[in-house]
Amino acid sequence: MTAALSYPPTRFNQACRCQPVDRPPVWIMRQAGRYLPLYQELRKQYSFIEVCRQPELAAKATLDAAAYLDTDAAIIFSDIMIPALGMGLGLDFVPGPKLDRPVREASDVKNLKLVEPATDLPFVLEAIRQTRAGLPAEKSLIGFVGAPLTMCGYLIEGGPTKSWTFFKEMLYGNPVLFEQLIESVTESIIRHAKAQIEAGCDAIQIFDSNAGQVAPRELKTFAFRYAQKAIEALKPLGVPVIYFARDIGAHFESAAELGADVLGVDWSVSLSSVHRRVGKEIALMGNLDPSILFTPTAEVEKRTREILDEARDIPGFIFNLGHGILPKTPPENAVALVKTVQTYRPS
Ligand code: 1CP
Repeated sequence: MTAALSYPPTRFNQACRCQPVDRPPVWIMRQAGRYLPLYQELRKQYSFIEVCRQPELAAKATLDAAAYLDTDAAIIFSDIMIPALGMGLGLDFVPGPKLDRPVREASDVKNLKLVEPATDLPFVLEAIRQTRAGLPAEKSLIGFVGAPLTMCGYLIEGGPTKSWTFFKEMLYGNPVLFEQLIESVTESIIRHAKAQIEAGCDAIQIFDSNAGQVAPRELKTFAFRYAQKAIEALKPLGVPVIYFARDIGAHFESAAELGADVLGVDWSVSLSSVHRRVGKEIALMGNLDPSILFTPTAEVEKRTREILDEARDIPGFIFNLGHGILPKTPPENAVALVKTVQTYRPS
C-alpha cells in the first residue's frame, strides 16, 4: 500500500476535512472552460485534445483560470474520457467526447485494456507536476476521474446522448455484462486517480454526472457500490475524496455512507436540507445554479450570499456551482462570485 503523503493544510483541504477555516473556500466546476477569454485564445491555436496532451498547455489552461478567478483550488485540465485512450479506444472531441468504437458487445468488454497511467497517460501526470509547480502553495490542485457508472455510460454510447438508450439497454437488460464492464472501468479509474495523487494532486473529485439517470436499484448496486469501491481504494493515499453525483436528491443519506470526505450537491436541493438529512460530519460542496451567472452582477452577489448564509452551520463547506459553468457565462460574473465569497462576513 502507498504510504499516506502529507499535504499543506490549505483552506480548501481544511474545509474538506471539516476543520475550521477563516472563510469557505471557493472554486468553480469547469472553471478552465469555454467561457474564459484566455482559454478561447488557446483553443484558436490548438484542439481540445492537443491542450490535454501537451502538459505545458494543460498547465497553462489550469493556471490561467485559477489566477484569473483567484479561486482556492484549481482543477487539472483534462476530461473524464481521456482514460479511454489507455483502454485501447480512439477518442476525439466534437466538442463532446466521441469514441471510434462504442463498447456494446461481450467481445468489446473483453478487449478493453486496463489503464497503465505511467505509459498510457504520462501527459496527464506531467501536466499535474507542472501545474503544481506553478500554483501558489495556498491553493489546492484537484485531480479527477469520471465515476464508474458515468464512465460506462460514455463508453457504451460512444459520447453524450439525451436518452442513454444503449447504456440503459445493457444496464437493465444484460447486468452480467454490465458488471464485467464496470469492474474493469473501476480498476482503470482507481489506477488513474492514484497516479494523479502521486503526481501531486491535493484532492480527487469523482464526477458521477449520470448517477441520476438510473433507477434506485441500479443507483445502489452499480453507481454507489462502485463509487464506494473507488473511494475506499483512494482513501489510504491521504488526500480528500469528493463525490459529485448529479440528480440524486432523494439519496443523499446513502451517498453520505460511501466514505467520501466531501459530497457535491447540485442546485436541485438545498444545502441545509442535505446537511440535516445526512446527520453526520461530512463536508458539502455547492450549489449555485450556473444559470444565475447570466443575471446582473448584483443578483449573482445576492444569490451567492444567500447560499453562504444557508451553509453557515455546515462544518465543512466549499462554495461551488451546482454543476459546471456554462460556455456563454460572462466571465466578470464568475469573478464577482469568487469575490463575494472572499469578502463574505456572516451577518
Ligand atoms: O475546468 C475545467 O474545464 C477542467 C477540466 C474538465 C473537467 C473536470 C473538462 C474539460 N471536462 C471535465 C469533466 C467532464 N467532461 C464531465 C464531468 C462533469 C460534468 O458533468 O460536467 C463530463 C460529463 C465530461 C464530458 C464532456 N467533455 C462533454 C459532454 C458533457 C458536457 O458537459 O457538455 C463535453 C462537451 C466535453 C468537452 C470538454 N471537456 C473539457 C472542456 C473545456 C471541454 C470543451 C472542449 C472545447 O474546448 O471545445
